[in-house]
Amino acid sequence: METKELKNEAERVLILSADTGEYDNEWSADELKELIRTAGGVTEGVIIQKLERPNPLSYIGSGKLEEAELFCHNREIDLVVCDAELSTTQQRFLEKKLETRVIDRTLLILDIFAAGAKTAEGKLQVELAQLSYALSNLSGHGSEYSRLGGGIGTRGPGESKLESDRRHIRRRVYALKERLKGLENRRALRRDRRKRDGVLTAAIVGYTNAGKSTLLNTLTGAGVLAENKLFATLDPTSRALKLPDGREVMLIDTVGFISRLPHLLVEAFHSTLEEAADADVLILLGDAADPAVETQLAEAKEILKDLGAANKPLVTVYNKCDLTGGYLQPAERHTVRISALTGVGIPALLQEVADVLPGGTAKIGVLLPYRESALASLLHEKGRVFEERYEEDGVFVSAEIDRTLLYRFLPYLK
Ligand SMILES: Nc1nc2c(ncn2[C@@H]2O[C@H](COP(=O)(O)OP(=O)(O)OP(=O)(O)O)[C@@H](O)[C@H]2O)c(=O)[nH]1
Ligand SMILES: [Mg+2]
Repeated sequence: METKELKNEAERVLILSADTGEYDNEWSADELKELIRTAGGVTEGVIIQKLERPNPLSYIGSGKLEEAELFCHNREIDLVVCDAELSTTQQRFLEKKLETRVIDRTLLILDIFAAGAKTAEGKLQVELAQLSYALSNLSGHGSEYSRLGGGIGTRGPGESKLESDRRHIRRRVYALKERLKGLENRRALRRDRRKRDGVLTAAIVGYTNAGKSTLLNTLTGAGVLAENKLFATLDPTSRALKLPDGREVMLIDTVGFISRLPHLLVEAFHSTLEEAADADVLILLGDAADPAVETQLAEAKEILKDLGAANKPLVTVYNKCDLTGGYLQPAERHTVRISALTGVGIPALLQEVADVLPGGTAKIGVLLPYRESALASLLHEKGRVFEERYEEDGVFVSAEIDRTLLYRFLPYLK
């Protein structure tokens, strides 16, 4: 199947939005424009209508629908994106009326995810989300316009899969969940091992495009892809980072958030999001150059709360301050202004991370070469030694030590 993806002729898109007072539709439409741009489209127009509640058949009211029809005709619109979750009835009705493909916000986001997933796990997660979406909209597969071949909202498992019957999809969903569960278990084991070894983790979280990957790159030289697109990162990457107090943390970069994150995506990406939420400290990044930064930060905190990470130590970071021209450090505690791109403010950020990172002790087992006798003495002086065994290539010691000393033993952990 041919796809019209990020090619010279971008798809021309019209946004429809029913304003029921539930959220800020203007802001949401701006976000949708960014999503459309990322998916390779160009937004030609936005029609927002104030309504008590969305029309069950046509989503927006009849007057605005006429306007939309004219707009689609005159401006040669290829695709209409509705800023809501559409029912199958609504989607079909609109496609007929507007004579163009119609998709909703969730499908648009799914499409971007499908184009961006790189690792096996990422792909499985996207497929699961897409099939869950297909299941909840199954009766609507008669869409005439989505068969015309390609375009935004058609990537992923493909029509043939979507056209197969419910039972088949359910079976596939089940198999995907099992495989993801296996991967999730493995990830949990890895996490447990890290905890046992006393390895501290810090996760960079926040809205998509806030600069999370750029920050990881600046701090660790990781060379992760960072670009001006939404959801550039789907798979978590981690790198070691040294803090000013000498402690070492595993820094994790992960998938970004977006407002009204579709539930089926949260579910599908649960293990990835959990990885971030499970960290010892959270670095919450916001794009200071975005007028809606406060809303973004507040919504990100809500999502973190849903993931059970409400009480984690957290540093709030206003990024991209090179664009706003202000590095005056905010008065709030554990809040810093930085530019991940230029590196300004990074030392202050590292200090904050060290400050909020819990101390405490860690149980370790180390094989210390005989030349490291100073380290062995350190364990006796500052820690609690459980066992000491002389072996061929060194002394094996199991002990409990203050986490601030852990970094000195990292090379010898068993
Ligand atoms: N001017 C400026 N641009 C920045 C800064 N940090 C990141 N950017 C830009 O913002 C865009 C997004 O950066 P990423 O690091 O990919 O953002 P992300 O949060 O990882 O985004 P996703 O992975 O898509 O969720 C890129 O074009 C970066 O170059 C900064 O401090 N200043
Ligand atoms: Mg990223």
